[in-house]
Amino acid sequence: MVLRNLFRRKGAAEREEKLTKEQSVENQREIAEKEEIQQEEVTPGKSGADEAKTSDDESSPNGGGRGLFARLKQGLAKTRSGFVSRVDQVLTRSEIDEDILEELEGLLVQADIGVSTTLYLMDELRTAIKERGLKRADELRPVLAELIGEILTANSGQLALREDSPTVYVVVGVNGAGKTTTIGKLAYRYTQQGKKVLLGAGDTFRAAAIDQLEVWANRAGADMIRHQEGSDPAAVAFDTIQAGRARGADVIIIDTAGRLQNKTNLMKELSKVYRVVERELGRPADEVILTVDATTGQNALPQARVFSEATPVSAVALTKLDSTAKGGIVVAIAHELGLPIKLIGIGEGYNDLRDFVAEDFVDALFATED
Ligand SMILES: Nc1nc2c(ncn2[C@@H]2O[C@H](COP(=O)(O)OP(=O)(O)OP(=O)(O)O)[C@@H](O)[C@H]2O)c(=O)[nH]1
Ligand SMILES: [Mg+2]
Repeated sequence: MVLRNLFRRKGAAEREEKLTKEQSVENQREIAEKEEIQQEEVTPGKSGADEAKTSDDESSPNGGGRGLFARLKQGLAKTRSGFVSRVDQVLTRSEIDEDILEELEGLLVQADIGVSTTLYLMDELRTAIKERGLKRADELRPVLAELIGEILTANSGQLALREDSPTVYVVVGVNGAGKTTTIGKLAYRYTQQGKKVLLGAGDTFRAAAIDQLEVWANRAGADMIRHQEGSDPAAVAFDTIQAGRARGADVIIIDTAGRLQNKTNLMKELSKVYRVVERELGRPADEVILTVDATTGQNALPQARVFSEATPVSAVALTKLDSTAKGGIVVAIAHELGLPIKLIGIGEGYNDLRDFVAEDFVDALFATED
């Protein structure tokens, strides 16, 4: 290995083109996989709550402690074996050379970290190699973890919770992203804390969606406002805010549709729901939570942009991290969207929703001990 080669940078455009090609092959494979999964799905909107498991005995969703950390690690098992283990295999080779860096670059793209974030990380790694005089490949592992940690820390946060009730969340996202499930988990979290929770069944597009939310509400011990299928979701939002005030709710969470006849109608409807919430409250909602399915891969990024145009998205809930080996999407979303990730879903059970704590996440992902 000639050291001179180590810092030789390929033309940025050439690298980007190569990675983008790899990414698009990867995307096509992903779409094919996703279509297969969708064909296997039973009834649309079938409730995960039907068999909602308390897969974690501890009632506090983010209380810390070994049990919860182990559960987080377990939730990230696919990404740990699909991405981190592969990185480790590459980095066990003795010396840092151009081949190793290229392989690492490829693994980052395959893990859904995305082309532009991968290029950023590789540039930072090369700088660190130079500045810190790194020679051995295994020295790259902690640097990679550190760089990912920096991105995540800068783009994470906690859900706003008001002292003066009610706290109001509006939850948006494409169909199947996990909105209703996330609302159910949040409702459970807050009722466990002794808070009065009111849900608004704002996905009036399908009767099944209203029933699904009701199952979660009942199990969590939360109240719910529902109208008939096909009714105006903005009217549901209006009634939910009014009822929440009248009943002294601490937390109000409004579900919305992820699918309508077409995207333009959906975005118009979401804007209207949000406007009504804001008007009734006389202030912005405390959070507009965009729910993103981690298994959607790079499509998550354009989706997020469209929803952000329709509503003032203030938080991302990234669901189904347990179902993907490409948890690198967390890094892409954090780096490219400019929206803080505040929640992650690592399973279908009540306790499988976590506050997104960047440091814990990186520790769980890169932990070496079992
Ligand atoms: N494994 C796993 N499954 C999840 C997670 N979050 C949601 N799901 C599942 O994803 C499926 C879709 O979730 P929903 O909550 O119905 O999604 P939605 O966004 O409300 O969908 P629409 O109402 O159709 O717009 C359900 O089967 C959930 O159980 C998660 O973190 N992990
Ligand atoms: Mg739903």
